[in-house]
Amino acid sequence: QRLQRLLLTGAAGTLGRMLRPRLQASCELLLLSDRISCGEIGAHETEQICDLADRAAMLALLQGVDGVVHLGGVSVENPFEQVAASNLHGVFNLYEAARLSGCTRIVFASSNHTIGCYEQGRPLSVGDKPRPDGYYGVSKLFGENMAQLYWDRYGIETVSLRIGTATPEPEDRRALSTWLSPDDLERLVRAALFAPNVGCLTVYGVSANSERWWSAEGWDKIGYEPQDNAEAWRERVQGVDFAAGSPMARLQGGRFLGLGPFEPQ
Ligand code: NAI
Ligand code: 15L
Repeated sequence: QRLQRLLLTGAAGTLGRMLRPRLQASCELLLLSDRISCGEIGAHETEQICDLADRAAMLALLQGVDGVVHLGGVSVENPFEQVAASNLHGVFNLYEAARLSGCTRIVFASSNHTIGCYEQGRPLSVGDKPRPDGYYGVSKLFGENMAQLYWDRYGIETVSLRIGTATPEPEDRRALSTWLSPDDLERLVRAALFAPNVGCLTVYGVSANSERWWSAEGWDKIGYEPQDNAEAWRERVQGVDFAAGSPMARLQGGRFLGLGPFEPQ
């Protein structure tokens, strides 16, 4: 399956760089966008540097686009004003531009920090009450809700991926539960982009870790079948942890529980 013109926002970031070569086969032209340069542009790529908070630039960016993988935005806890510019106004601009340009499929990079205040080990399904661990987690819930609104009112389909920890390898004890391998990330994004009739769906984005906390709900709807398991790294990482009993060691959001509060700006 291939799209004509696939937009990858946040293309200069960690996951953007990971996914960029892996999305080439999914489209005729990969439109890379970020607020900074994405580096050298390949044969089937083009670039449009754009701030998500710039509404007119976002309208121009979405012209002729038939699918979006939306990774752009603030990706860690930060003062509210910074989170709001990229993740609230940015998401609004993206959905408005999609509506006006006729783009009907968005894959939205949500996050496990929507539920980061649950105790580690507590199994969670998508329907459990959100318990964000900061403004960043709140902003991702805003994105999930914007997706619902634009499906119900305007027929734009979104799969929101509550991504765990997407790194080349698991790096600490928490990641034995939260890791999403690069290959599973690719499987998940492609499944979310091409599955028919998804409407508005939220799923957890995690590998087939023996110790994962999050349900596989919705994976069958998009055909996501993770292949990797963090368990293979247990010996190396199980001792890498925060002080026992600290919120970072106790709650699902891990190190994010140690960030903030920030002074209003
Ligand atoms: P990153 O911080 O490396 O990349 C985000 C990119 O968005 C950056 O290149 C940045 O320049 C760009 N950006 C930020 N604000 C912008 C704005 N106003 N206009 C245009 N571009 C802007 O983050 P990473 O790790 O690549 O994550 C990608 C997405 O996945 C993010 O939305 C993040 O919240 C989400 N995510 C990532 C996880 C991970 O394990 N890496 C886990 C859960 C969610
Ligand atoms: C996220 O949402 C962050 O963007 C990423 O940097 C990781 O910290 C990840 O969650 C995580 O929880 O491990």
